[in-house]
Formats: sequence, structure tokens, C-alpha cells
Amino acid sequence: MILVGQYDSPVTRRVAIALHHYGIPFTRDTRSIFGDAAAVGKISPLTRIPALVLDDGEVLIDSAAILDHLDEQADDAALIPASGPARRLVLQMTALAQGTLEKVAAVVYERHFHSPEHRSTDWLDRCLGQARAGLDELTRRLATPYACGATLTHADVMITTLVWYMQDRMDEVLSPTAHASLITLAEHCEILPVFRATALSDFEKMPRS
Ligand SMILES: N[C@@H](CCC(=O)N[C@@H](CS)C(=O)NCC(=O)O)C(=O)O
Repeated sequence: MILVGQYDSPVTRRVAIALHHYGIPFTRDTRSIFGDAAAVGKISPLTRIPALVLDDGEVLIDSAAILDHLDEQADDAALIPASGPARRLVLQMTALAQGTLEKVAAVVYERHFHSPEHRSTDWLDRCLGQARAGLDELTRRLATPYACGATLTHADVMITTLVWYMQDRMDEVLSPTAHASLITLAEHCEILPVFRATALSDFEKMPRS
């Protein structure tokens, strides 16, 4: 199978980390959604990443929908419990982290695509406030040693790739004190082999504005 997307995309990275964790072999298509938009659009209908091209040619899009398929393959080894409150907890923590990422990405895109005089400060303030609220709530709900308790789950992966993205791109609402527990969790996860396997190559970066 082929994972389409560069690793500066936290949601692409989270799929890659799950693939490594499950021991599922894959190759990569690292063409850029910006520099190679037409080529990526031929594979991924919304010109978004990640997309996963299965061995029979079927194309899956959206990290959550892709992980749903990979979790089925992984069965008992899945990074999420099969059912019940424990599953809901992982889904909700993951959704909080993914929703926070969406607000952070909205800020990054607004600043990238609009010159300062054309940016909406109302929109930026709203997104920054939502991102801060997401981080605050994640911090409040965070368990130890992992986000949802004793074992690594999709929530840890999403939080870690979110923290990495914010530290790299837009860290103004990520507080070293208020959100220290999220940063510590991310540091702990980043040294695990399955996370290290998804280190970025130099070319895998959205151009800076
Ligand atoms: N909900 C989607 C979000 C996908 C997404 O927004 N990907 C970004 C990269 S992190 C993207 O492709 N952005 C380009 C665009 O939306 O035009 C998922 O989890 O896969």
C-alpha cells in the first residue's frame, strides 16, 4: 500500500505511526499538496492528505477513516479499545486533539494565503481562542502515563503530532507551563521507535509565507 502525504501533516504522520505500530508494510508518495496539487488531486479527490492507496487500488481518505480500516487489520493490537467507554474516551481525546489541529491549521493557512492587510483578525482570534481552549481541555483530561491511561492509543499519537506541528509552525497558544503535561507526553512519545520512524525529510515542509 502507498501512503500519500508529507510528514509535516500531523494527520498523515499519525497514519504512518499506526502503520509502523501495526507492522504493516507501506511505501510513500511524498508529492506536495501545494507544489504537486494536480498530481495529488488525481489520487485524493479533495487534494488533501493523507490518502492510502490499498494494494488493489482502492483509495481511502481522511485519517480517521483510514485508521478505522487499519484498526480492523490490527484486531487486538489496535491503538483503540474495541468498544464501550474506553473506546469513547480514546475517540473523544483524539477528536479534541484533531479539532485543535484544525483550528491551528486554519491560522497557519490564513497567514500563509493572505497578506497581513487581507487577514481577518476576527477569524484569527476566534481560531486561536478555540485552539487554546482545545489545549486547555486536553490538559485537564490527560491521564498518565499515556493520554487515556496505561497504554498508547490514537489519542497519544494525535496529541504528539499536534504538539510537534505547533512547535514547528505556530506555538503562540502552546504554553510551556499551562500545557506542560502535553509537551512532556509528546517528548516521551517522540522517542519511541514508531514515532522516530516518521521523522521528516528536509523537503517535507509546507513553504513558509
Ligand atoms: N480530517 C482530515 C483532514 C485532512 C487535512 O486537512 N489535511 C491537510 C494537511 S494536514 C491538507 O491536506 N490540507 C490541504 C488542503 O486542505 O487544501 C484528516 O484527518 O485526514
